[in-house]
Amino acid sequence: MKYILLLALSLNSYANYIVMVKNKNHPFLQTKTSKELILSSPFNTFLVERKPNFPNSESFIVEENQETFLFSNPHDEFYEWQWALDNKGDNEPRRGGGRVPIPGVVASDIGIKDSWNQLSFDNEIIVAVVDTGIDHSHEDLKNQMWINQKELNGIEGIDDDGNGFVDDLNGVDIFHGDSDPMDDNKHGTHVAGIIGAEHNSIGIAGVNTRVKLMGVKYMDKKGRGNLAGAIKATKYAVENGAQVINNSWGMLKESEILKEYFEYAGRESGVIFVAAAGNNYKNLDESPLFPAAFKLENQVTVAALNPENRMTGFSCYGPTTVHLAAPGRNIMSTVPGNKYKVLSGTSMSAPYVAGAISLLLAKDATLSPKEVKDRLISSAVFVPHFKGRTVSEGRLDLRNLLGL
Ligand SMILES: [Ca+2]
Ligand SMILES: [Ca+2]
Ligand SMILES: [Ca+2]
Ligand SMILES: [Ca+2]
Repeated sequence: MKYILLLALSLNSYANYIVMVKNKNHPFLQTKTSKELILSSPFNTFLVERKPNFPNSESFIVEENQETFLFSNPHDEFYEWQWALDNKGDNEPRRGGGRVPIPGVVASDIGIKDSWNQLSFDNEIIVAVVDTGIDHSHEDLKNQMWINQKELNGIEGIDDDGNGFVDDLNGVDIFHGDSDPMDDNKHGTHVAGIIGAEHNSIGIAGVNTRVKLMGVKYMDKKGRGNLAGAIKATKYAVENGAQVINNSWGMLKESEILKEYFEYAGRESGVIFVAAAGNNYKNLDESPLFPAAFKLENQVTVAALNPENRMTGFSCYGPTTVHLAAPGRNIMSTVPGNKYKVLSGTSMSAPYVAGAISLLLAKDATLSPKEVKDRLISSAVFVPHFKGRTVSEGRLDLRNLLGL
């Protein structure tokens, strides 16, 4: 008895196929391969290790065993206020507390509700936040940071990987010229939380809980920076392995140099850049901002969607320069000091797309930046208010993007 039980258990642990044999005379029943009966007559269904060498027919069916999962959602403290992840029509938080009374459109969100457990994480993707820094000690971000292994396992005070920065564990601070990207504003930390706050019952839920966030601070505590800083920050991110770079900032004049470097990073390292469209309600086709209007194959520009399934009143747009929309009004996310705040802007929209790209690459790291961009555009859900305003005329939809 003990022996049989053990056999059944051990078979079950590696049983890869399920076979139903309705014909009592089928030769499969005479084979000597070990089989565990799981449904008796008239189903006569067995678990077996290897695929039986008989053709499928009405009386003989072989199916591959498969994984099952729960249709669950994150249970983070403020998840109910994250209309971007689950638009209930009445869960848009107001900046000062409470809810916005304007009714939202139920389910006009990033389309991942109830499908979280179907995400695959075959690859852990590094997403760089080129911004005001990241509070890497934040309770909801501290386990999500990229870790420079050579510095972690190296010697304090020595630049172990020779990248020009001593002890750069989670990123760098280009603005102050040090190796600690601690955020003294709040913008970069807010962006980082949208991309990858941990699914852990506290705070909020990020788009990708298995991401590696790299903090690259190049703007000061007032959120001001310059082109040279942006170039240095981008170089650090590219050279240290970021596959996705979020740019929730802009500048007025085109930079041929930054544009060429973006292009090079795509060609040589497969890096994809996500840019916020801007917040002054301009058509970027006519009044461009950069990097939003670079028009590169490996760059995606994002406009802001509101819970009413419309373009927000502030969002920039552009039928050839802006690619798709993502939530950008009253977004709850992480800010320094273990706090959470509601902010609005296309700065908040871009990281939804950056997080989405990291999930797509986590599933299939072989996709080129162009393939990623094409999929983002073709999988977007049409939003009438964006007609003629962006390339896709739609909003980010993760289920479509990831084929769930
Ligand atoms: Ca270093
Ligand atoms: Ca070191
Ligand atoms: Ca610093
Ligand atoms: Ca959390």
